[in-house]
Amino acid sequence: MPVEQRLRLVTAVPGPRSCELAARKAATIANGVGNVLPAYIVEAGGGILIDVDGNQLIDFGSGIAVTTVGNSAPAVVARVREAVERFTHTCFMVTPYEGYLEVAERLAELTPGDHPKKSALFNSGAEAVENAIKIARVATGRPAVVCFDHAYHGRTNLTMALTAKDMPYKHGFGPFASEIYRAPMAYPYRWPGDPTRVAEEAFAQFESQVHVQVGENQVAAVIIEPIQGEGGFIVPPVGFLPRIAQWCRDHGTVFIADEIQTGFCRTGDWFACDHEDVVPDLITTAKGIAGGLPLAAVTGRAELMDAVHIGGLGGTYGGNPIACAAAVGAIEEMQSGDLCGRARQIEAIVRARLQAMATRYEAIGDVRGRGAMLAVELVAPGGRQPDAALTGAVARACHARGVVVLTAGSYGNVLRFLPPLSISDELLREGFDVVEEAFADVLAG
Ligand code: PLZ
Repeated sequence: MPVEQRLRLVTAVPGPRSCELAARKAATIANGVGNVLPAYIVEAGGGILIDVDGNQLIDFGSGIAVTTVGNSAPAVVARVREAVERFTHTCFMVTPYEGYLEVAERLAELTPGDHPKKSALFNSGAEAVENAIKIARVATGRPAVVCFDHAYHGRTNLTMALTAKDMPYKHGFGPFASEIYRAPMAYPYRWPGDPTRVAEEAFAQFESQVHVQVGENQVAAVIIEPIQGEGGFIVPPVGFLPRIAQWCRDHGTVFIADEIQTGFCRTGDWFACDHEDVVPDLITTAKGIAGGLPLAAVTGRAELMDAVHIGGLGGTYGGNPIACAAAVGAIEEMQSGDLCGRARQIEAIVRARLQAMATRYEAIGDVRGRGAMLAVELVAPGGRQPDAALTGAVARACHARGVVVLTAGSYGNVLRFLPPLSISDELLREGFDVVEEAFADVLAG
């Protein structure tokens, strides 16, 4: 039964049944695992999440940029159903199956660049990032990895080392993996130098810092999110990514684009790198790739991917057959529904709304992002002091009104919007009416 595409609240959010489940959670789930909005979901589709109390919530989070094709998208469901009835698991490293190859073939076609490419499949984004670093180290014989301020690459030991933010991701979890170096990010809104020369100045600092602190010939890889996700939807100015990519070519360094959050139509292109025709040597993908099933990949230049000895890459579940079937279905949905085009239509609607709000509310210091990955950065009036308390209050006000929004940013002061691309214009507008009400209420109170 298709899910009715309308906001509908029948209880408080979270409602009484969700609160009962939250009490069970408190008794049985480790406190370290949090919930943004403890409304327990029973069904979802289009742009709606239905909770156990019967509330229909508008989804502006997509489970953190995962259900790009929508929840239970028809082609995903059909492929998964067909696959799950045939077999659930063999382990690709033991006795392989065709679905894994199909996903790798799609990735070779869709990712930037027309060079020969190969892939390896994994379960999570963090695992893909770990493996991209393993591959780069073997291929170059070098130890060092350069990452950026505000970066997020995961929660495993190596990826925590790459992630910039202490709380909550790294706090108390060290010691971290060694040979990780951090360079300044070209963050236009907070660049301390000349606002017209952010790309040039940030690149110059990167270049000098790597030279002085690391040594060019020690750098196996530079890893960057082409638009930073958890860091607050930071879009580097035009020219920054191409300069970093060129530096990598000049120094025999592997350029890794972490497109785990930006990939698969989210930004209005298949990949965010496409926007400036940047061709990474390796690209990590996950999230949107499989419509909600756990799947991740490293895709890249065949000669780099093949540098690793046989048996050096793998894992029990990597490229699970059900997840591969889901990915083939999700990619079908993206192609047949022109979801890159849909992301650009969503951008036009949402950006206009956010910009109009920014003229009314001084607290909205910046409106940024691309495609269906847009955000506002909230600051104290009269300056750029981050206002995390206000951001939390607006997010909570949205939640109470039935709209699921997420926060982000190193300073916790970014409200981000990641609607599924299956959302209708009508529901999108209804959701932003609620976001506007939430702002009006919180700022009036
Ligand atoms: N790289 C760019 O965005 C995951 C993390 C949510 P996993 N981002 C959401 C949280 O609080 O854990 C992410 C990402 C980028 C890597 C990852 C890691 O992907 O599938 O969560 O391991």
